[in-house]
Amino acid sequence: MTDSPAVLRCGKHLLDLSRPRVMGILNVTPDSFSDGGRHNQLDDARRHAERLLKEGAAIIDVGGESTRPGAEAVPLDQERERVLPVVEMLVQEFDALVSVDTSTPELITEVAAAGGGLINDVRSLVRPGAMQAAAMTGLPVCLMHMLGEPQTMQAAPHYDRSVEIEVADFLSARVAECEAAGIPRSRLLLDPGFGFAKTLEHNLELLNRMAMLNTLGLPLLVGMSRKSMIGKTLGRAVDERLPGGLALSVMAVERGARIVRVHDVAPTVDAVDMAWAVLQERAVSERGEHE
Ligand code: 7PM
Repeated sequence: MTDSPAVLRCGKHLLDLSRPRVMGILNVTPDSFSDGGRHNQLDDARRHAERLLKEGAAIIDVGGESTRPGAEAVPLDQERERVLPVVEMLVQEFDALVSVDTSTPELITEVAAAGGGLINDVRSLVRPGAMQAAAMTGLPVCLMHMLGEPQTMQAAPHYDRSVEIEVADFLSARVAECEAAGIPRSRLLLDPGFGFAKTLEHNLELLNRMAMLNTLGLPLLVGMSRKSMIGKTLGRAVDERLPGGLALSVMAVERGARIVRVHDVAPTVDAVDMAWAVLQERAVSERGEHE
């Protein structure tokens, strides 16, 4: 189905993508309900990460909520203060493969120095200096499709041709830019960006047609966990979206996704592993029939 590399070097970690992997979301944004104390935050992150890893996450994705639709930009000092101590803790205490949700060149550099293994930029390295910074780290980068900025992207998402064609064109142009800047294809992952500048119909169509992104020849990462495409379809609140999310993860894996970014790791590992067992049998029997 994909001819993308099976093993990705992520700093000192090797990530085997010959089968689908689960990326666990660790949010480090202080919310208004906690007292926000720095020790409490690091302690919360440690407990949460321990659970994600025990449940089978291959990667921990550390991010503020600066990327949420409608969110305000977070100043660099604040982003750094939230993210770096958590990355250091995850690397030192758990030897975890850590990805960081950031678009900021300074933080990209610092995350790599702190032992991070993957850059997850929802802005696809478009910020001035971000691509050069990422190239220097030698780390893999996930390029995600979005139009505009999180603050404004949901205003009136519109695609002249189909959403999947525009997403594929955008991502292949970003891949070309990366290669020109010294980031080889072997270091790139692609993400269609579910929920980013997309209506419910766009998201459903994009999932249906996602397999066409495999023609770009790079591993696909998807994030649909708890998103509004589930809420709108099922009429479920954020904390009631797990069954819908499992259905979406399975459908994404069937279409070639190799990393599924989720909040609920244990149930997703089972869903994805079950789907993978079925897909493997398909691959085996198709090989047999053609011989
Ligand atoms: C509120 C709404 C908070 C949405 C957070 C979000 C993706 C990502 C995010 C994704 C990649 C979330 C999003 N989504 N990175 N970061 N792919 N690569 O649901 O789909 O976590 S933020």
